[in-house]
Amino acid sequence: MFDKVLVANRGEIAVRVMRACEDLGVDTVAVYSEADKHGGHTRYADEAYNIGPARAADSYLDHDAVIEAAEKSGADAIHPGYGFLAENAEFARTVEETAGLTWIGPSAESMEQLGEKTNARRLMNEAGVPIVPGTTEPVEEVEAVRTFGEENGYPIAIKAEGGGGGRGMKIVHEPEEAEDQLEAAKREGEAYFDNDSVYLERYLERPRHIEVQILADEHGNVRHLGERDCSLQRRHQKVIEEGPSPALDDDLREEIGEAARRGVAESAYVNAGTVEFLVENGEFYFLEVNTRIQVEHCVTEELTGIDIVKWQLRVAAGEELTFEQSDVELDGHAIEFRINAENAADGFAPASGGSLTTYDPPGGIGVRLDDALRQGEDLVTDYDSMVAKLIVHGKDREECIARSKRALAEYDIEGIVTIIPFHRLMLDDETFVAGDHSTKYLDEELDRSRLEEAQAKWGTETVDGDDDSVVEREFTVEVNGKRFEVNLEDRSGALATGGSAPSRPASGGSDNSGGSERSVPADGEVIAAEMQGTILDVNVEAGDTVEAGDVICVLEAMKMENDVVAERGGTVSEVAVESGQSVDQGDVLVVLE
Ligand code: MV4
Repeated sequence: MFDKVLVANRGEIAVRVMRACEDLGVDTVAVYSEADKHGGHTRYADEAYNIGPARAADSYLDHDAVIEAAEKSGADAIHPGYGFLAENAEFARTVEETAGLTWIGPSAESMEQLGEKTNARRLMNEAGVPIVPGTTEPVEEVEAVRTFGEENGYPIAIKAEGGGGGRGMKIVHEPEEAEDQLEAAKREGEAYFDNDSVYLERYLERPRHIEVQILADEHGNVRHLGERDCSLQRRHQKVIEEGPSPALDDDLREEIGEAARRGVAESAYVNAGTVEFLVENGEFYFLEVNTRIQVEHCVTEELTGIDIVKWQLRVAAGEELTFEQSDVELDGHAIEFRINAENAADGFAPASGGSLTTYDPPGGIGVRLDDALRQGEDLVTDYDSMVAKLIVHGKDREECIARSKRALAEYDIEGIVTIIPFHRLMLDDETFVAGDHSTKYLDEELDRSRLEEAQAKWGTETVDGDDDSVVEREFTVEVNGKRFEVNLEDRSGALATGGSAPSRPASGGSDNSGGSERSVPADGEVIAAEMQGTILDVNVEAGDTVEAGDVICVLEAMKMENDVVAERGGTVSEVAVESGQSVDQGDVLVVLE
Protein backbone atom coordinates (compact mmCIF):
# COMPACT_ATOMS: atom_id res chain seq x y z
CA MET A 1 0.00 0.00 0.00
CA PHE A 2 1.05 3.60 -0.57
CA ASP A 3 2.47 5.71 2.26
CA LYS A 4 1.15 9.05 1.10
CA VAL A 5 -1.46 9.96 -1.51
CA LEU A 6 -1.96 13.35 -3.14
CA VAL A 7 -5.56 14.09 -4.03
CA ALA A 8 -5.68 16.32 -7.11
CA ASN A 9 -9.16 17.65 -6.49
CA ARG A 10 -11.27 19.75 -4.14
CA GLY A 11 -14.52 19.72 -2.18
CA GLU A 12 -16.48 16.65 -1.24
CA ILE A 13 -14.71 14.17 -3.52
CA ALA A 14 -11.27 15.18 -2.24
CA VAL A 15 -12.50 14.59 1.32
CA ARG A 16 -14.13 11.30 0.25
CA VAL A 17 -10.81 10.04 -1.16
CA MET A 18 -8.88 11.21 1.91
CA ARG A 19 -11.32 9.33 4.13
CA ALA A 20 -10.49 6.13 2.25
CA CYS A 21 -6.78 6.90 2.73
CA GLU A 22 -7.37 7.47 6.42
CA ASP A 23 -9.17 4.10 6.67
CA LEU A 24 -6.14 2.46 5.08
CA GLY A 25 -3.61 4.26 7.27
CA VAL A 26 -2.31 6.28 4.30
CA ASP A 27 -1.19 9.91 4.76
CA THR A 28 -2.97 12.55 2.68
CA VAL A 29 -1.85 15.58 0.70
CA ALA A 30 -4.25 18.26 -0.52
CA VAL A 31 -3.65 20.77 -3.27
CA TYR A 32 -5.71 23.93 -3.22
CA SER A 33 -6.27 27.11 -5.17
CA GLU A 34 -6.47 30.62 -3.76
CA ALA A 35 -10.25 30.22 -3.60
CA ASP A 36 -9.95 27.11 -1.43
CA LYS A 37 -7.50 28.30 1.21
CA HIS A 38 -10.07 27.56 3.87
CA GLY A 39 -11.84 24.74 2.02
CA GLY A 40 -12.88 21.51 3.67
CA HIS A 41 -10.40 19.40 1.74
CA THR A 42 -7.55 21.76 2.56
CA ARG A 43 -8.34 21.44 6.26
CA TYR A 44 -8.85 17.68 6.15
CA ALA A 45 -5.49 16.70 4.66
CA ASP A 46 -2.36 15.95 6.66
CA GLU A 47 -0.55 18.53 4.53
CA ALA A 48 -1.67 20.97 1.87
CA TYR A 49 -0.02 22.90 -0.96
CA ASN A 50 -1.19 26.06 -2.69
CA ILE A 51 -1.00 25.36 -6.43
CA GLY A 52 -2.21 28.67 -7.82
CA PRO A 53 -5.03 31.12 -8.49
CA ALA A 54 -8.75 30.40 -8.34
CA ARG A 55 -9.03 29.86 -12.10
CA ALA A 56 -8.97 26.06 -12.53
CA ALA A 57 -6.70 26.27 -15.58
CA ASP A 58 -4.10 27.94 -13.38
CA SER A 59 -4.37 25.53 -10.44
CA TYR A 60 -6.36 22.27 -10.39
CA LEU A 61 -5.74 21.75 -14.12
CA ASP A 62 -2.08 22.76 -14.06
CA HIS A 63 -0.18 19.51 -14.65
CA ASP A 64 3.18 20.86 -13.59
CA ALA A 65 1.86 22.48 -10.41
CA VAL A 66 0.21 19.22 -9.29
CA ILE A 67 3.28 17.12 -10.06
CA GLU A 68 5.48 19.63 -8.26
CA ALA A 69 3.30 19.42 -5.14
CA ALA A 70 3.49 15.62 -5.31
CA GLU A 71 7.26 15.76 -5.47
CA LYS A 72 7.58 18.36 -2.70
CA SER A 73 5.36 16.33 -0.39
CA GLY A 74 6.94 12.98 -1.19
CA ALA A 75 3.57 11.48 -2.16
CA ASP A 76 3.83 8.11 -3.91
CA ALA A 77 0.48 8.22 -5.73
CA ILE A 78 -2.07 10.66 -7.15
CA HIS A 79 -5.84 10.22 -7.01
CA PRO A 80 -7.63 12.59 -9.40
CA GLY A 81 -11.22 12.32 -8.09
CA TYR A 82 -13.74 13.21 -10.82
CA GLY A 83 -13.66 16.17 -13.21
CA PHE A 84 -10.51 18.31 -13.50
CA LEU A 85 -7.67 15.93 -14.53
CA ALA A 86 -9.50 12.65 -13.94
CA GLU A 87 -9.94 11.74 -17.61
CA ASN A 88 -6.91 13.51 -18.98
CA ALA A 89 -4.81 10.76 -20.57
CA GLU A 90 -1.86 13.08 -21.05
CA PHE A 91 -1.71 13.87 -17.33
CA ALA A 92 -2.20 10.21 -16.39
CA ARG A 93 0.74 9.34 -18.65
CA THR A 94 2.91 12.02 -17.02
CA VAL A 95 2.13 10.53 -13.61
CA GLU A 96 2.81 7.00 -14.88
CA GLU A 97 6.16 8.12 -16.26
CA THR A 98 7.26 10.06 -13.18
CA ALA A 99 9.54 7.93 -11.04
CA GLY A 100 8.08 7.25 -7.61
CA LEU A 101 4.49 8.16 -8.59
CA THR A 102 1.51 5.88 -9.27
CA TRP A 103 -1.70 6.95 -11.01
CA ILE A 104 -4.77 5.80 -9.09
CA GLY A 105 -7.08 5.08 -12.00
CA PRO A 106 -7.16 3.26 -15.32
CA SER A 107 -4.04 3.58 -17.46
CA ALA A 108 -3.55 6.42 -19.91
CA GLU A 109 -3.80 3.79 -22.64
CA SER A 110 -7.21 2.56 -21.43
CA MET A 111 -8.45 6.15 -21.26
CA GLU A 112 -7.37 6.80 -24.83
CA GLN A 113 -8.82 3.54 -26.07
CA LEU A 114 -12.22 4.11 -24.50
CA GLY A 115 -12.26 7.88 -24.98
CA GLU A 116 -12.41 7.32 -28.71
CA LYS A 117 -16.04 6.35 -29.07
CA THR A 118 -15.99 4.27 -32.27
CA ASN A 119 -13.10 2.34 -30.80
CA ALA A 120 -15.07 1.68 -27.60
CA ARG A 121 -18.09 0.64 -29.69
CA ARG A 122 -15.99 -1.79 -31.74
CA LEU A 123 -14.47 -3.23 -28.60
CA MET A 124 -17.86 -3.78 -26.92
CA ASN A 125 -19.34 -5.17 -30.10
CA GLU A 126 -16.54 -7.73 -30.30
CA ALA A 127 -17.12 -8.66 -26.64
CA GLY A 128 -20.77 -9.37 -27.44
CA VAL A 129 -22.11 -6.28 -25.66
CA PRO A 130 -25.09 -4.79 -27.54
CA ILE A 131 -24.31 -1.32 -28.90
CA VAL A 132 -26.80 1.25 -30.22
CA PRO A 133 -27.26 0.34 -33.91
CA GLY A 134 -24.97 2.60 -35.91
CA THR A 135 -21.48 2.90 -37.33
CA THR A 136 -18.29 1.68 -35.71
CA GLU A 137 -16.21 3.73 -38.12
CA PRO A 138 -16.28 7.51 -38.53
CA VAL A 139 -18.48 8.94 -41.31
CA GLU A 140 -17.33 11.73 -43.61
CA GLU A 141 -20.03 12.32 -46.20
CA VAL A 142 -23.62 13.44 -45.84
CA GLU A 143 -24.58 10.57 -48.19
CA ALA A 144 -23.58 8.12 -45.48
CA VAL A 145 -26.04 9.80 -43.08
CA ARG A 146 -28.91 9.62 -45.61
CA THR A 147 -28.16 6.02 -46.49
CA PHE A 148 -28.17 5.12 -42.79
CA GLY A 149 -31.54 6.86 -42.47
CA GLU A 150 -33.02 4.94 -45.41
CA GLU A 151 -31.85 1.64 -43.97
CA ASN A 152 -32.51 2.21 -40.25
CA GLY A 153 -35.05 5.02 -40.16
CA TYR A 154 -34.99 8.39 -38.40
CA PRO A 155 -34.13 10.07 -36.07
CA ILE A 156 -30.37 9.61 -36.24
CA ALA A 157 -27.82 10.82 -33.69
CA ILE A 158 -24.58 12.22 -35.08
CA LYS A 159 -21.99 12.08 -32.34
CA ALA A 160 -18.50 13.46 -32.00
CA GLU A 161 -15.78 10.83 -31.70
CA GLY A 162 -14.32 12.59 -28.68
CA GLY A 163 -17.72 13.48 -27.23
CA GLY A 164 -19.64 12.55 -24.12
CA GLY A 165 -21.79 14.19 -21.53
CA GLY A 166 -24.07 15.75 -24.14
CA ARG A 167 -21.49 17.74 -26.06
CA GLY A 168 -21.10 17.22 -29.75
CA MET A 169 -24.36 15.32 -30.33
CA LYS A 170 -26.75 16.38 -33.11
CA ILE A 171 -30.07 14.84 -34.04
CA VAL A 172 -31.33 14.40 -37.58
CA HIS A 173 -35.09 13.95 -37.96
CA GLU A 174 -35.30 13.93 -41.76
CA PRO A 175 -32.92 13.72 -44.73
CA GLU A 176 -33.08 17.51 -45.32
CA GLU A 177 -31.43 18.17 -41.94
CA ALA A 178 -28.53 15.78 -42.52
CA GLU A 179 -26.12 18.23 -44.08
CA ASP A 180 -26.45 21.02 -41.50
CA GLN A 181 -26.36 18.65 -38.54
CA LEU A 182 -23.34 16.79 -39.87
CA GLU A 183 -21.47 20.06 -40.24
CA ALA A 184 -22.58 21.22 -36.76
CA ALA A 185 -21.45 17.98 -35.10
CA LYS A 186 -18.07 18.20 -36.81
CA ARG A 187 -17.67 21.83 -35.77
CA GLU A 188 -18.50 21.05 -32.13
CA GLY A 189 -16.19 18.05 -32.11
CA GLU A 190 -13.39 20.20 -33.43
CA ALA A 191 -14.11 23.00 -30.96
CA TYR A 192 -14.53 20.88 -27.84
CA PHE A 193 -12.33 17.87 -28.43
CA ASP A 194 -9.95 18.97 -31.15
CA ASN A 195 -11.36 16.13 -33.26
CA ASP A 196 -13.90 16.62 -36.07
CA SER A 197 -14.48 12.92 -36.59
CA VAL A 198 -18.13 11.83 -36.09
CA TYR A 199 -20.17 8.60 -36.16
CA LEU A 200 -23.84 7.62 -36.35
CA GLU A 201 -26.35 5.93 -34.06
CA ARG A 202 -30.05 5.39 -34.23
CA TYR A 203 -31.52 8.03 -31.89
CA LEU A 204 -33.61 6.54 -29.08
CA GLU A 205 -36.51 8.82 -28.19
CA ARG A 206 -37.28 8.01 -24.54
CA PRO A 207 -34.40 6.01 -23.07
CA ARG A 208 -33.43 5.41 -19.47
CA HIS A 209 -29.85 6.06 -18.51
CA ILE A 210 -28.47 3.04 -16.67
CA GLU A 211 -24.84 2.58 -15.70
CA VAL A 212 -22.96 -0.36 -14.23
CA GLN A 213 -20.14 0.07 -11.69
CA ILE A 214 -17.04 -1.99 -12.39
CA LEU A 215 -13.93 -2.82 -10.38
CA ALA A 216 -10.99 -4.53 -12.02
CA ASP A 217 -7.52 -5.53 -10.80
CA GLU A 218 -4.29 -6.17 -12.69
CA HIS A 219 -4.62 -9.92 -12.08
CA GLY A 220 -7.48 -10.26 -14.53
CA ASN A 221 -10.37 -10.12 -12.05
CA VAL A 222 -13.33 -7.98 -13.07
CA ARG A 223 -16.43 -7.56 -10.91
CA HIS A 224 -19.57 -5.56 -11.53
CA LEU A 225 -21.30 -3.96 -8.54
CA GLY A 226 -24.78 -3.60 -9.99
CA GLU A 227 -26.38 -0.68 -11.76
CA ARG A 228 -27.45 2.86 -11.03
CA ASP A 229 -30.33 4.63 -12.69
CA CYS A 230 -29.36 8.19 -13.62
CA SER A 231 -32.33 9.03 -15.81
CA LEU A 232 -33.25 12.11 -13.80
CA GLN A 233 -31.05 14.67 -15.49
CA ARG A 234 -31.31 18.31 -16.37
CA ARG A 235 -29.43 19.38 -19.49
CA HIS A 236 -27.12 16.37 -19.13
CA GLN A 237 -26.48 17.14 -15.46
CA LYS A 238 -27.54 14.33 -13.16
CA VAL A 239 -29.48 15.50 -10.11
CA ILE A 240 -30.80 12.32 -8.50
CA GLU A 241 -29.30 8.86 -8.94
CA GLU A 242 -30.55 5.61 -7.50
CA GLY A 243 -30.09 1.90 -7.44
CA PRO A 244 -31.32 -0.64 -8.23
CA SER A 245 -33.08 0.84 -11.27
CA PRO A 246 -36.87 0.75 -11.00
CA ALA A 247 -36.87 0.11 -14.76
CA LEU A 248 -35.04 -3.25 -14.74
CA ASP A 249 -36.27 -6.66 -13.70
CA ASP A 250 -33.84 -9.16 -12.20
CA ASP A 251 -33.18 -10.93 -15.51
CA LEU A 252 -32.28 -7.72 -17.33
CA ARG A 253 -30.24 -6.61 -14.29
CA GLU A 254 -28.18 -9.80 -14.44
CA GLU A 255 -27.74 -9.49 -18.20
CA ILE A 256 -26.63 -5.85 -18.22
CA GLY A 257 -24.22 -6.41 -15.32
CA GLU A 258 -22.63 -9.39 -17.01
CA ALA A 259 -22.41 -7.51 -20.32
CA ALA A 260 -20.56 -4.65 -18.62
CA ARG A 261 -18.21 -7.10 -16.96
CA ARG A 262 -17.54 -8.90 -20.23
CA GLY A 263 -16.85 -5.66 -22.08
CA VAL A 264 -14.38 -4.41 -19.50
CA ALA A 265 -12.68 -7.81 -19.18
CA GLU A 266 -12.04 -7.68 -22.93
CA SER A 267 -10.16 -4.38 -22.72
CA ALA A 268 -7.46 -5.08 -20.09
CA TYR A 269 -8.96 -2.33 -17.94
CA VAL A 270 -7.74 -1.90 -14.35
CA ASN A 271 -9.28 0.14 -11.50
CA ALA A 272 -12.84 1.50 -11.10
CA GLY A 273 -14.98 2.43 -14.07
CA THR A 274 -18.55 2.78 -15.20
CA VAL A 275 -20.19 1.31 -18.28
CA GLU A 276 -23.09 3.48 -19.44
CA PHE A 277 -26.12 2.11 -21.24
CA LEU A 278 -29.35 3.37 -22.71
CA VAL A 279 -32.35 1.17 -21.94
CA GLU A 280 -35.56 1.31 -23.96
CA ASN A 281 -38.39 -1.20 -24.32
CA GLY A 282 -36.58 -3.89 -22.39
CA GLU A 283 -33.44 -3.65 -24.55
CA PHE A 284 -30.11 -2.23 -23.45
CA TYR A 285 -27.41 -0.63 -25.57
CA PHE A 286 -23.83 0.29 -24.68
CA LEU A 287 -23.19 4.05 -24.76
CA GLU A 288 -19.74 4.81 -23.32
CA VAL A 289 -17.29 3.99 -20.53
CA ASN A 290 -16.41 6.52 -17.84
CA THR A 291 -12.82 5.95 -16.78
CA ARG A 292 -13.09 7.59 -13.35
CA ILE A 293 -14.75 7.39 -9.98
CA GLN A 294 -18.13 9.05 -10.43
CA VAL A 295 -20.09 11.47 -8.26
CA GLU A 296 -22.78 8.82 -7.75
CA HIS A 297 -20.47 5.95 -6.73
CA CYS A 298 -21.91 6.24 -3.21
CA VAL A 299 -25.22 4.73 -4.31
CA THR A 300 -23.38 1.52 -5.14
CA GLU A 301 -21.35 1.64 -1.93
CA GLU A 302 -24.56 1.78 0.10
CA LEU A 303 -26.10 -1.14 -1.81
CA THR A 304 -23.08 -3.43 -1.78
CA GLY A 305 -21.22 -2.35 1.36
CA ILE A 306 -18.09 -2.20 -0.80
CA ASP A 307 -15.82 0.82 -0.37
CA ILE A 308 -15.05 1.56 -4.03
CA VAL A 309 -12.49 4.27 -3.37
CA LYS A 310 -10.57 2.04 -0.99
CA TRP A 311 -10.49 -0.59 -3.71
CA GLN A 312 -9.21 1.99 -6.20
CA LEU A 313 -6.21 2.51 -3.94
CA ARG A 314 -5.69 -1.20 -3.38
CA VAL A 315 -5.81 -2.28 -7.01
CA ALA A 316 -3.58 0.66 -7.98
CA ALA A 317 -1.09 -0.69 -5.43
CA GLY A 318 -1.23 -4.06 -7.19
CA GLU A 319 -3.53 -5.89 -4.78
CA GLU A 320 -6.03 -8.49 -5.93
CA LEU A 321 -9.82 -8.21 -5.52
CA THR A 322 -10.72 -10.53 -2.65
CA PHE A 323 -14.37 -11.10 -3.50
CA GLU A 324 -16.07 -13.14 -6.20
CA GLN A 325 -18.92 -11.95 -8.37
CA SER A 326 -21.25 -14.19 -6.38
CA ASP A 327 -20.21 -12.38 -3.18
CA VAL A 328 -21.64 -9.12 -4.50
CA GLU A 329 -25.14 -8.72 -3.12
CA LEU A 330 -27.41 -5.71 -3.47
CA ASP A 331 -29.07 -4.78 -0.20
CA GLY A 332 -32.25 -2.67 -0.41
CA HIS A 333 -32.42 0.63 -2.22
CA ALA A 334 -30.31 3.80 -2.25
CA ILE A 335 -30.91 7.29 -3.64
CA GLU A 336 -28.39 10.11 -3.97
CA PHE A 337 -29.45 13.77 -4.00
CA ARG A 338 -26.98 16.28 -5.31
CA ILE A 339 -27.13 19.36 -3.12
CA ASN A 340 -26.36 22.07 -5.66
CA ALA A 341 -26.24 25.75 -4.78
CA GLU A 342 -28.73 26.63 -7.51
CA ASN A 343 -32.18 28.14 -7.69
CA ALA A 344 -34.46 25.57 -9.33
CA ALA A 345 -37.18 28.20 -9.70
CA ASP A 346 -34.83 30.36 -11.76
CA GLY A 347 -33.72 27.82 -14.35
CA PHE A 348 -31.34 26.22 -11.85
CA ALA A 349 -29.19 29.36 -11.89
CA PRO A 350 -26.08 28.82 -9.75
CA ALA A 351 -25.83 30.99 -6.63
CA SER A 352 -23.54 33.92 -7.24
CA GLY A 353 -22.29 33.97 -3.67
CA GLY A 354 -23.45 33.79 -0.12
CA SER A 355 -22.36 32.64 3.26
CA LEU A 356 -23.48 29.53 5.11
CA THR A 357 -25.10 31.23 8.06
CA THR A 358 -26.65 27.91 9.08
CA TYR A 359 -25.40 24.47 8.13
CA ASP A 360 -27.12 21.66 9.96
CA PRO A 361 -27.21 18.43 7.93
CA PRO A 362 -29.50 15.45 8.62
CA GLY A 363 -28.46 12.21 10.29
CA GLY A 364 -29.90 9.02 11.67
CA ILE A 365 -30.42 5.57 10.22
CA GLY A 366 -29.85 5.19 6.50
CA VAL A 367 -28.46 8.68 6.00
CA ARG A 368 -25.01 9.41 4.58
CA LEU A 369 -23.60 12.83 3.81
CA ASP A 370 -20.57 13.47 1.67
CA ASP A 371 -19.61 17.12 1.93
CA ALA A 372 -16.76 19.46 2.75
CA LEU A 373 -18.73 22.28 4.34
CA ARG A 374 -18.76 24.08 7.62
CA GLN A 375 -21.17 26.62 9.01
CA GLY A 376 -19.88 30.17 8.62
CA GLU A 377 -18.03 29.51 5.38
CA ASP A 378 -18.49 31.58 2.26
CA LEU A 379 -19.73 29.75 -0.81
CA VAL A 380 -16.93 29.20 -3.32
CA THR A 381 -18.36 30.00 -6.73
CA ASP A 382 -15.31 29.44 -8.90
CA TYR A 383 -16.09 25.80 -9.65
CA ASP A 384 -19.20 23.65 -10.01
CA SER A 385 -22.21 24.32 -7.85
CA MET A 386 -22.46 20.97 -6.05
CA VAL A 387 -21.75 21.53 -2.37
CA ALA A 388 -22.76 18.18 -0.88
CA LYS A 389 -24.38 14.83 -1.57
CA LEU A 390 -27.08 13.24 0.53
CA ILE A 391 -27.27 9.48 0.10
CA VAL A 392 -30.21 7.66 1.66
CA HIS A 393 -30.49 3.90 2.09
CA GLY A 394 -33.56 1.81 2.93
CA LYS A 395 -34.77 -1.77 2.74
CA ASP A 396 -36.74 -1.03 -0.44
CA ARG A 397 -37.56 1.95 -2.67
CA GLU A 398 -40.60 2.87 -0.63
CA GLU A 399 -38.72 3.04 2.67
CA CYS A 400 -35.90 4.86 0.94
CA ILE A 401 -38.27 7.53 -0.40
CA ALA A 402 -39.93 8.03 2.99
CA ARG A 403 -36.53 8.30 4.67
CA SER A 404 -35.36 10.72 1.98
CA LYS A 405 -38.30 13.02 2.67
CA ARG A 406 -37.42 12.97 6.33
CA ALA A 407 -33.72 13.63 5.72
CA LEU A 408 -34.35 16.49 3.28
CA ALA A 409 -36.79 18.09 5.73
CA GLU A 410 -34.12 17.89 8.43
CA TYR A 411 -31.47 19.44 6.20
CA ASP A 412 -31.10 23.06 7.33
CA ILE A 413 -29.02 25.28 5.08
CA GLU A 414 -29.37 29.03 5.32
CA GLY A 415 -27.52 31.78 3.55
CA ILE A 416 -27.22 30.06 0.19
CA VAL A 417 -29.89 28.81 -2.16
CA THR A 418 -29.95 25.03 -2.84
CA ILE A 419 -32.04 22.59 -4.84
CA ILE A 420 -33.37 20.86 -1.71
CA PRO A 421 -36.88 22.16 -2.57
CA PHE A 422 -36.57 20.55 -6.01
CA HIS A 423 -35.64 17.20 -4.41
CA ARG A 424 -38.61 17.41 -2.06
CA LEU A 425 -40.83 18.10 -5.07
CA MET A 426 -39.51 14.97 -6.81
CA LEU A 427 -40.28 12.82 -3.78
CA ASP A 428 -43.92 13.87 -4.12
CA ASP A 429 -43.90 13.63 -7.91
CA GLU A 430 -46.08 10.89 -9.39
CA THR A 431 -43.77 10.11 -12.30
CA PHE A 432 -40.60 9.94 -10.19
CA VAL A 433 -42.24 8.01 -7.38
CA ALA A 434 -43.61 5.51 -9.92
CA GLY A 435 -40.13 5.24 -11.42
CA ASP A 436 -41.48 6.08 -14.88
CA HIS A 437 -39.19 8.99 -15.77
CA SER A 438 -36.96 8.94 -18.85
CA THR A 439 -33.96 11.17 -19.56
CA LYS A 440 -36.39 13.65 -21.12
CA TYR A 441 -38.52 14.11 -18.02
CA LEU A 442 -36.92 17.19 -16.44
CA ASP A 443 -36.13 19.07 -19.63
CA GLU A 444 -39.34 18.41 -21.54
CA GLU A 445 -42.11 17.11 -19.33
CA LEU A 446 -42.02 18.66 -15.86
CA ASP A 447 -44.22 21.72 -15.40
CA ARG A 448 -42.02 24.73 -14.53
CA SER A 449 -44.55 26.35 -12.23
CA ARG A 450 -44.19 23.42 -9.86
CA LEU A 451 -40.53 24.34 -9.38
CA GLU A 452 -41.53 27.83 -8.35
CA GLU A 453 -44.10 26.49 -5.93
CA ALA A 454 -41.57 24.12 -4.40
CA GLN A 455 -39.07 26.92 -3.95
CA ALA A 456 -41.67 29.14 -2.29
CA LYS A 457 -42.80 26.30 -0.03
CA TRP A 458 -39.47 24.80 1.01
CA GLY A 459 -36.80 27.34 0.12
CA THR A 460 -35.04 28.86 3.10
CA GLU A 461 -34.45 32.56 3.24
CA THR A 462 -31.26 33.31 1.42
CA VAL A 463 -29.49 36.50 0.70
CA ASP A 464 -30.47 36.01 -2.94
CA GLY A 465 -34.03 37.32 -2.53
CA ASP A 466 -35.62 39.72 -4.99
CA ASP A 467 -36.69 42.35 -2.51
CA ASP A 468 -33.37 43.62 -1.33
CA SER A 469 -34.65 45.63 1.59
CA VAL A 470 -36.18 42.74 3.55
CA VAL A 471 -34.30 40.18 5.60
CA GLU A 472 -36.27 37.43 7.24
CA ARG A 473 -35.02 36.27 10.61
CA GLU A 474 -36.09 33.29 12.63
CA PHE A 475 -36.76 33.66 16.34
CA THR A 476 -37.77 31.19 18.99
CA VAL A 477 -40.32 32.37 21.55
CA GLU A 478 -42.09 30.63 24.39
CA VAL A 479 -45.72 31.38 25.12
CA ASN A 480 -47.03 29.81 28.33
CA GLY A 481 -44.09 27.43 28.22
CA LYS A 482 -44.80 26.24 24.66
CA ARG A 483 -42.13 26.78 22.07
CA PHE A 484 -42.91 28.61 18.82
CA GLU A 485 -40.66 29.46 15.92
CA VAL A 486 -41.56 32.76 14.33
CA ASN A 487 -40.19 34.49 11.27
CA LEU A 488 -39.82 38.24 11.49
CA GLU A 489 -39.05 40.58 8.64
CA ASP A 490 -36.33 43.13 9.12
CA ARG A 491 -36.70 46.03 6.71
CA SER A 492 -33.74 48.05 7.94
CA GLY A 493 -31.33 46.86 5.24
CA ALA A 494 -30.16 49.73 3.07
CA LEU A 495 -28.03 48.91 0.11
CA ALA A 496 -28.36 48.96 -3.60
CA THR A 497 -25.99 47.80 -6.25
CA GLY A 498 -25.66 48.74 -9.85
CA GLY A 499 -24.08 46.44 -12.40
CA SER A 500 -25.47 43.09 -13.37
CA ALA A 501 -24.90 41.10 -10.21
CA PRO A 502 -28.08 40.32 -8.28
CA SER A 503 -28.73 42.64 -5.37
CA ARG A 504 -28.67 41.41 -1.85
CA PRO A 505 -29.21 43.02 1.50
CA ALA A 506 -26.23 44.03 3.56
CA SER A 507 -25.35 41.33 5.99
CA GLY A 508 -23.40 43.62 8.30
CA GLY A 509 -25.33 43.78 11.52
CA SER A 510 -26.88 40.36 11.21
CA ASP A 511 -25.64 37.63 13.47
CA ASN A 512 -23.47 35.89 10.96
CA SER A 513 -20.04 34.74 11.97
CA GLY A 514 -18.33 38.04 11.31
CA GLY A 515 -17.27 38.95 14.81
CA SER A 516 -16.91 42.42 16.27
CA GLU A 517 -15.45 44.16 13.24
CA ARG A 518 -18.75 43.73 11.46
CA SER A 519 -20.85 45.39 14.12
CA VAL A 520 -22.89 48.32 12.89
CA PRO A 521 -22.88 51.75 14.53
CA ALA A 522 -26.36 52.43 15.79
CA ASP A 523 -26.70 55.95 14.44
CA GLY A 524 -25.17 55.52 10.97
CA GLU A 525 -26.34 54.11 7.73
CA VAL A 526 -23.96 51.36 6.75
CA ILE A 527 -23.06 50.38 3.26
CA ALA A 528 -21.60 46.90 3.37
CA ALA A 529 -20.10 44.56 0.79
CA GLU A 530 -22.70 42.31 -0.76
CA MET A 531 -20.18 39.71 -1.64
CA GLN A 532 -16.59 38.81 -1.21
CA GLY A 533 -14.35 40.72 -3.60
CA THR A 534 -11.77 43.43 -4.15
CA ILE A 535 -12.31 47.19 -3.94
CA LEU A 536 -11.21 48.72 -7.23
CA ASP A 537 -12.08 52.32 -6.57
CA VAL A 538 -13.38 54.47 -3.71
CA ASN A 539 -15.18 57.61 -4.90
CA VAL A 540 -15.90 59.32 -1.56
CA GLU A 541 -14.08 60.54 1.49
CA ALA A 542 -15.19 61.47 4.99
CA GLY A 543 -17.23 64.66 4.99
CA ASP A 544 -18.52 64.26 1.42
CA THR A 545 -22.19 64.68 0.77
CA VAL A 546 -23.73 61.97 -1.37
CA GLU A 547 -27.13 61.61 -2.95
CA ALA A 548 -29.22 58.56 -3.57
CA GLY A 549 -27.86 56.79 -6.63
CA ASP A 550 -24.28 58.02 -6.28
CA VAL A 551 -21.61 55.42 -6.83
CA ILE A 552 -19.74 55.08 -3.54
CA CYS A 553 -17.15 52.59 -4.66
CA VAL A 554 -16.51 49.81 -7.16
CA LEU A 555 -16.30 46.21 -6.00
CA GLU A 556 -14.84 43.52 -8.22
CA ALA A 557 -16.38 40.14 -7.51
CA MET A 558 -17.02 37.08 -9.63
CA LYS A 559 -14.88 38.65 -12.35
CA MET A 560 -17.34 41.53 -12.67
CA GLU A 561 -17.16 45.13 -11.62
CA ASN A 562 -20.09 46.16 -9.46
CA ASP A 563 -20.96 49.74 -8.60
CA VAL A 564 -21.87 50.07 -4.95
CA VAL A 565 -24.56 52.72 -4.92
CA ALA A 566 -25.99 54.81 -2.07
CA GLU A 567 -29.64 54.07 -1.62
CA ARG A 568 -30.21 57.29 0.32
CA GLY A 569 -28.40 60.58 0.55
CA GLY A 570 -26.25 61.64 3.50
CA THR A 571 -22.85 62.74 4.71
CA VAL A 572 -19.99 60.27 4.71
CA SER A 573 -18.85 59.84 8.29
CA GLU A 574 -16.43 57.00 7.72
CA VAL A 575 -14.67 55.29 4.83
CA ALA A 576 -13.61 51.84 6.00
CA VAL A 577 -11.85 50.59 2.88
CA GLU A 578 -9.30 51.67 0.34
CA SER A 579 -8.76 50.68 -3.21
CA GLY A 580 -7.02 47.34 -3.68
CA GLN A 581 -8.38 45.98 -0.41
CA SER A 582 -10.09 42.56 -0.26
CA VAL A 583 -13.39 42.48 1.54
CA ASP A 584 -15.65 39.73 2.75
CA GLN A 585 -19.36 39.67 2.32
CA GLY A 586 -20.89 41.89 5.01
CA ASP A 587 -17.79 43.98 5.63
CA VAL A 588 -18.54 47.65 6.21
CA LEU A 589 -17.42 49.82 3.29
CA VAL A 590 -18.76 53.25 4.15
CA VAL A 591 -20.88 54.76 6.92
CA LEU A 592 -23.31 57.62 6.15
CA GLU A 593 -24.92 60.03 8.59
C1 MV4 B 1 -28.20 9.07 -27.09
C2 MV4 B 1 -29.55 9.29 -26.82
C3 MV4 B 1 -30.46 8.64 -27.60
N1 MV4 B 1 -30.04 7.84 -28.61
N2 MV4 B 1 -27.83 8.27 -28.09
C4 MV4 B 1 -26.49 12.34 -24.12
C5 MV4 B 1 -25.15 12.43 -23.47
C6 MV4 B 1 -24.28 11.52 -24.24
N3 MV4 B 1 -23.29 10.93 -23.39
C7 MV4 B 1 -25.20 10.52 -24.81
N4 MV4 B 1 -26.52 11.09 -24.75
C8 MV4 B 1 -27.56 10.51 -25.38
N5 MV4 B 1 -27.24 9.65 -26.37
C9 MV4 B 1 -28.74 7.68 -28.84
N6 MV4 B 1 -28.35 6.89 -29.82
C10 MV4 B 1 -29.91 10.12 -25.77
C11 MV4 B 1 -28.91 10.74 -25.05
C12 MV4 B 1 -29.37 11.60 -24.00
C13 MV4 B 1 -29.16 11.28 -22.67
C14 MV4 B 1 -28.45 10.14 -22.31
C15 MV4 B 1 -28.23 9.85 -21.02
C16 MV4 B 1 -28.75 10.67 -20.04
C17 MV4 B 1 -29.44 11.79 -20.36
C18 MV4 B 1 -29.65 12.11 -21.68
C19 MV4 B 1 -30.36 13.26 -22.01
C20 MV4 B 1 -30.55 13.58 -23.32
C21 MV4 B 1 -30.04 12.74 -24.31
